[in-house]
Amino acid sequence: MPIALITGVAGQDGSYLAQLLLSKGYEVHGIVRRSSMLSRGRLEQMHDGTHEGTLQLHYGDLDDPIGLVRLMQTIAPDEVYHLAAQSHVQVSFDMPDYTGSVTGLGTMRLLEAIRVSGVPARFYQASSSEMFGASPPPQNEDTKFHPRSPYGVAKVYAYWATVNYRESYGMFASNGILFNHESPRRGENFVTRKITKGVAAILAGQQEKLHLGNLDAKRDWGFAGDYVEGMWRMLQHHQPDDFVVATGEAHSVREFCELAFGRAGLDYEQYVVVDERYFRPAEVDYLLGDPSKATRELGWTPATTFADLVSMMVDADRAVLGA
Ligand code: NAP
Ligand code: G4F
Repeated sequence: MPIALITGVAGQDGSYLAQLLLSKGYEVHGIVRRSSMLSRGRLEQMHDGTHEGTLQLHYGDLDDPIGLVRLMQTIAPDEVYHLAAQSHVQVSFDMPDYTGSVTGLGTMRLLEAIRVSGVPARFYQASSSEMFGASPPPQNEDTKFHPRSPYGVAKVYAYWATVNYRESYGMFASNGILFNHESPRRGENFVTRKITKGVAAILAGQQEKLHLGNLDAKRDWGFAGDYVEGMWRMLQHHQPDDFVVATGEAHSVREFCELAFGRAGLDYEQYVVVDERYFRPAEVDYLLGDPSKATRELGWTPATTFADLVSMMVDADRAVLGA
């Protein structure tokens, strides 16, 4: 039975990836923080006895390098999926130093823990389309990085740390450059979930308006459940490499609002209020990924359409509130 270690297992992607690996019969280990209590709800459905593999949680933190070495020695994983990060772009403007430490240096600490422990693990780095920032679309593996936030800057550092450990030590280390991906498990302060939760709260009579920032930004939004399959395929590939994972289709925040409110029979223009508080010091205007390398070399394609994703998220939030 292969052994996998997932950092950030309690996050959106971590929960979908753990589910995928368990269904493949993996022994799955996940790192959680003591403060991960709230997000652990995402993992509950994995203890229902229907999965083949096993899931074990360990306390750890990317700010604790010795602890990472100890975990690596104890678990001796075949595959490490590094998903943990301070992953919110706007928060990174408020906490640039912290974001650099966790999201940037944290990746270096984990790579170093693998190297010094001597475990021959394959390594996946959760790189981001946010690294492309101001580079015009469409973006692919050859597009120049031009990050527009402390988060993007930290992810560029982590991307190059991964390439560097591959080149310096012959480590099987790959970057998945994933464009935005969403789901009903998405954190509530990312724009898609904020909108779908807002629609449900308005229907339930708990909220009258939804305050948002820039409605004109465009994103290439896919479904997280499809994207974790791409991560797994990268570590089964015959060689380490870097891959863009995206749908190849972009939509504005405004279009997301139109569809989400429309799904509930509402007109977004009557509820959405543009609020300066949610504008960023520098914006990423237009992300549109070209996933042709992942399709060609990994056989990966997205299965969920944009409209289905929006409906899935609105319906899930309505079900929670009974609205
Ligand atoms: P997420 O829901 O925010 O999950 C991130 C996880 O990292 C959380 O479980 C969090 O733990 C953990 N974490 C944060 N700081 C940590 C620390 N110091 N030590 C240990 N764990 C820590 O993010 P996601 O959407 O699943 O994304 C997964 C990864 O992909 C992230 O690295 C993100 O930057 C990257 N990414 C995401 C997207 C996207 O659209 N979702 C696109 C490209 C790249 P707690 O539960 O304790 O807070
Ligand atoms: O949902 P967002 O916060 O996601 P963003 O900034 O694109 O970052 C996400 O995707 C990255 C991949 O490109 C990941 F690496 C990262 O970890 C994260 O998962 O914002 C999307 C867009 C932005 O242009 C933002 O300005 O929506 C705009 N927006 C408008 N109103 C808002 C809001 N964003 C948030 N979070 N909240 C608003 O009220």
